[in-house]
Amino acid sequence: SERIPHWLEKQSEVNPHHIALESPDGGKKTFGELRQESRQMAQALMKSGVQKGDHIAFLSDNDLNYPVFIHAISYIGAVVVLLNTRLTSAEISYQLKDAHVKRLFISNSYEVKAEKASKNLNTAVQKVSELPQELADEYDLKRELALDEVYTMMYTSGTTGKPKAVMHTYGNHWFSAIASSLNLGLRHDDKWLMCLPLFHVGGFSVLMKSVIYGMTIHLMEKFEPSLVNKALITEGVSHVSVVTVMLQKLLEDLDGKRYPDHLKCMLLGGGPVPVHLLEQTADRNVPVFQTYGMTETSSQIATLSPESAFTKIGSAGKALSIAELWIDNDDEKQPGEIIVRGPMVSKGYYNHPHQRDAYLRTGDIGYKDEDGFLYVVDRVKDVIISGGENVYPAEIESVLSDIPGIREAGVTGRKDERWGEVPVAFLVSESPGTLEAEEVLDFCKERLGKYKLPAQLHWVEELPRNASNKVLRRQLFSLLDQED
Ligand code: S0N
Ligand code: AMP
Ligand code: MG
Ligand code: MG
Repeated sequence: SERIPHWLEKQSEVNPHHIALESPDGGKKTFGELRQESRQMAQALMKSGVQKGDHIAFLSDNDLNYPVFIHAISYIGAVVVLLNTRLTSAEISYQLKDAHVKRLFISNSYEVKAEKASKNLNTAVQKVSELPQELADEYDLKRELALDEVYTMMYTSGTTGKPKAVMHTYGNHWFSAIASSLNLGLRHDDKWLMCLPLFHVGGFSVLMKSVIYGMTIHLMEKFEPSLVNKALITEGVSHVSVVTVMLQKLLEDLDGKRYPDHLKCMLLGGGPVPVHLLEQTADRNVPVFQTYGMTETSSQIATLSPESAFTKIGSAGKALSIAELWIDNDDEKQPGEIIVRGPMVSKGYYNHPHQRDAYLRTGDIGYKDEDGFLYVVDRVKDVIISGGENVYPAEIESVLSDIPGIREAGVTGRKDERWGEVPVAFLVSESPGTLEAEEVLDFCKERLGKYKLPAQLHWVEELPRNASNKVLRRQLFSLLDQED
């Protein structure tokens, strides 16, 4: 397999004093320091038993140690499973088991969740803060990265609702970062503000861009609209990645103020974007670039270009230079499934061989306009996207159906002002009137992250099904019309 010099070695050779990371409280790390600390962390991890090829999970909020841990893993050649902090311990437990995770490393805040998740598993939990410090260089660290080697795994779900780990190689991340820069451009003084969680690929990909470009990241621990706006205005930020709900909150908070000219790109993705929001931002000269991508494509695969950000409002642009994108329709101007190919596309899911061919069928529906610009209009897959988090009906249905007294359950999305979409459950009871909504939700809370909890429960007599007995989720709401 093709090898490249370890990207952090390279960056600290070329740009040792350039700031790699800064935080709002004034914390800073140069590329030279990031290299030193990441190598130290790698020594500490190896001393505690981590070896090349091991599957290691990481559960942490965004902090300056997150990148250190991520790079330490690459110096060892281990594989890191990035865990979503919003999941319950039951959900995390499933992922630890499914990904054959040997060790779970956490930041201090997740001790209770991690202990619960790893109970009954052979996964040892350890706090990053308790790793040994100031070690000698006892173990050999990687000097090169093999582009074909798996580096990260992140969970998404298929149609069955069973979460699956998307595998990303070094090459996937490398080509993703390169392709992005060929579209957006690159300057030595670029600074990317990060307020997305680093455990999803939208956030993680910016860590990769930073080390591959030699670019500064302004890392926010959480999304707080007023603090993000303040940083965008006063910290010399050039880029920021957001999901729709974040952009809405930022604009509300911005009020009458303007963003300075050094803000060149607000990269907006992760779910549908209301056109009126884009019109509003264009009117105010806010440089929003809609992007289309997913965990399987290691982030962006199509993105608007600087030239068309204000002229092709509503479009997610064109496939990046080293990627291809088609509409599955003889006439690409008519809606069809979006199909993609490129070196940033994941080889597949861990433990699920044979699910990938040369092309990735995305499960999303789009069309191209007369100039070849992509518009994403719908999804074939039944996923609900709430505030940029994916919610899978089948996963919720399976939890609901486990509740004693519930015969069957159907879940679908409903439009929501704040989150874009939220899940709504339709339940058929064994004996109507015996089960309270509160009991249903209490049962779910143990098993599902908060953002997956049904926003409404409706008791119905039966669920709409097709000839092969599959629940027709898109017809669930018409049950309510019949009742009134
Ligand atoms: C929007 C976020 C920040 C909201 O979280 P926060 O701040 O904790 O919410 P609060 O305002 O404090 O409210 C708390 C209550 O709301 C519940 N809650 C939190 N999040 C959600 C949610 N998403 N849906 C529904 N409810 C939610 C809390 O549980 C709490 O409840 P109570 O009050 O009952 O305790 C947060 O949701 C967030 O960070 N969202 C974004 C996640 C994300 O990163 N999505 C992207 C995933 N996709 C990808 O990575 C692929 C696409 C991609 O790569 C990309 C994406 C965007 C931009 C660029 C790219 C790219 O291609 O580069
Ligand atoms: P994830 O699986 O979390 O990576 O989310 C990716 C999904 O978000 C895609 O498959 C789409 O369904 C949706 N998505 C991403 N970008 C856009 C966009 N620009 N417009 C509409 N939906 C999008
Ligand atoms: Mg908040
Ligand atoms: Mg998503």
